[in-house]
Formats: sequence, structure tokens, C-alpha cells
Amino acid sequence: MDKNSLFSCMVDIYDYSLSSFPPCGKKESTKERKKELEKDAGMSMSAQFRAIQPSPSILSFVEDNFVGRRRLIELKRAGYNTDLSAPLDNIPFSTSSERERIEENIFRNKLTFFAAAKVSSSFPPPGLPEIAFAGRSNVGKSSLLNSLTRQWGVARTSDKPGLTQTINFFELGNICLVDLPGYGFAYAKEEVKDSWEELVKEYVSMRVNLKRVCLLIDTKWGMKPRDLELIDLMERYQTKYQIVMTKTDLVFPIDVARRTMQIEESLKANKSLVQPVMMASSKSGAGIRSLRTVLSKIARFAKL
Ligand SMILES: Nc1nc2c(ncn2[C@@H]2O[C@H](COP(=O)(O)OP(=O)(O)O)[C@@H](O)[C@H]2O)c(=O)[nH]1
Ligand SMILES: [Mg+2]
Repeated sequence: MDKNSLFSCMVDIYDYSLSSFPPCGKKESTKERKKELEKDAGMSMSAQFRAIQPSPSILSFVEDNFVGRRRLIELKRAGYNTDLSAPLDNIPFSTSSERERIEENIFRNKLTFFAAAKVSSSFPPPGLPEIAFAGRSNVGKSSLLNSLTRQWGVARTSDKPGLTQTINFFELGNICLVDLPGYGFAYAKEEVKDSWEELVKEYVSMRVNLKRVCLLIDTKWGMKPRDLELIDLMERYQTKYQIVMTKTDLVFPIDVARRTMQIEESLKANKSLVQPVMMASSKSGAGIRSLRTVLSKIARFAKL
């Protein structure tokens, strides 16, 4: 349920209560009653979330890959070297003090920035198969690009939402990774915001060599109206997209599973969605290896 529908639902409950309770005449008590009802509606939302039953495959992915907020001792016991950053992006019980090398060849290539576009006329000519990373500002797009390739700092990350204002194209062997500007950045001036969104829309609807859009969703917050707008657009243009849950390290494992299930269920009728919903953390490294496996298949099978 988005904010708007939650709000309208609260208003409905409120109106109904006014007509069914005898008028008491006091303004304060009406206000208090409204507050109480709002609280109830909020609580029922979280109760609804807690009632979600994740599928066995989601639950086993979460457990097997140590997805979700975990204690270091748990990771150590499972054989991960917690002295490394993103410790879960490694082989458990590895005897090397260094990180094992990336299993998927394609991700061992150098990530090279080669073009930035502010308008669609400056997109580079379509060449290599492209995998794009879309999502709200600050959802973790640039961080994910860096952690997939372990090349920190190539795609710039920032605490300031809305920093990436251009579409940035990176070559990686025989594919191209594309960092899209974030949308839904509330502080941007209206016209700036609109031009970013227009650019993303143009890119996902007309780029001929675009093989997949990874739509990143913050695990804690879930899907927002802007994400749904982009999904509608990709459905309309039959652009293949896959959902990637980000920042899973900040949420309890069971809640990562619930959120993933909630999204999988809400999109199950969608035709251009590629299953499964992936779960990842750039910080802990959880799910990164699985994401590489999925994406390297695109590189392998995409016709040039
Ligand atoms: N805890 C945690 N923080 C993350 C993760 N990924 C990104 N961040 C942080 O979220 C902020 C925004 O990340 P960034 O990659 O720049 O997001 P973008 O705007 O979508 O490109 C930065 O402060 C990152 O350090 C993650 O997996 N876990
Ligand atoms: Mg970015």
C-alpha cells in the first residue's frame, strides 16, 4: 500500500467513525480518536507485513547466503574471513588470507567509464549488450556496480542523493554496465527532476541493445510509486527487468525474506519481469556472487 492509499484509507476510517459514534462535541477528543485510528491503521500495516509467509526458496536463499543483518561471529563460524570488507563475497573456509578471485570471468575485466549522457541524443551508438541499474536516488546503484566488479570508486557513490545526474556507461569486457540517474529525489528542483526522469524513461524504452534492467529496491522501504511507474513503462515497452533488493545488511533476515516475497507476489502477473527477485548487499557482500552468476548469463547468451 503506498502512502497515498494509506492516507485515503485513514480518512475513510475516520469518516466512518464520525458517522457511527455519537457526537461528543469536543474537538480534542475527535482529534485523539483520529490519532488512535491512524495508529491502528499503521499497526495493521506492520502486522500485515509480519504475516507474510516467504516461500521456501526465498527462505533458503536468505539462510544459505547469510542475507540480512548478521553478527560477525556467525559469519566467522561459517568460515568467512571477516577481516575483509564485504566478507560474504568470498569462498567460505578459504585458506588464502586474500580474497578468492571472482568466479565469473566477465566480472574480472576492468570496469572502464566511456560515456556520460545528459540527453538521449548523446547516448553512445548502441554496441555491446547493456545491463542497466535503475532505482531511486541513494538505493545503492553505484555501490552495486562497484561491488560486482570489486572496483571501488569507478562508479561514484555518495551520501548525497541525486549526485549522479547523467547516464554513465561503463565497459566491462564484452558487455556494458549502465548507471542510471536516480529518481524520486525530493530535494531536486522540479524541472531538474523531470529531465532526469525523462532521460531514464527514454533510455529504458528505446535502447535497442539493452538486455536487462536491474531495478534496485531498498529492502527496508520496499517499492514506491516511482518504482511502479518505471515498471509500468518497462512492461509497456517489453524491456526485460529484474528486481534486486539492496542494503539487505540493514534488515533482519526474516524481514528481507518477507519483503522479497511481498514484491514477488505483487509483480507475479508482470510479463517482462525476470524471476527471481535477487537479494544483495554491497556492504556485507551477501548475494553478490549469485547476482554475478545471473548477470554473466546475459553476457554469455546475448547476441551481439
Ligand atoms: N549498509 C549499506 N549501505 C549501502 C549499501 N549500498 C549502498 N550503501 C550506501 O548508500 C549510499 C548511497 O549509495 P550509492 O551507491 O551512491 O547509491 P545510488 O545513488 O543509487 O548510486 C552510500 O552512502 C552507500 O555507502 C549496502 O548494501 N549496505
Ligand atoms: Mg549513483
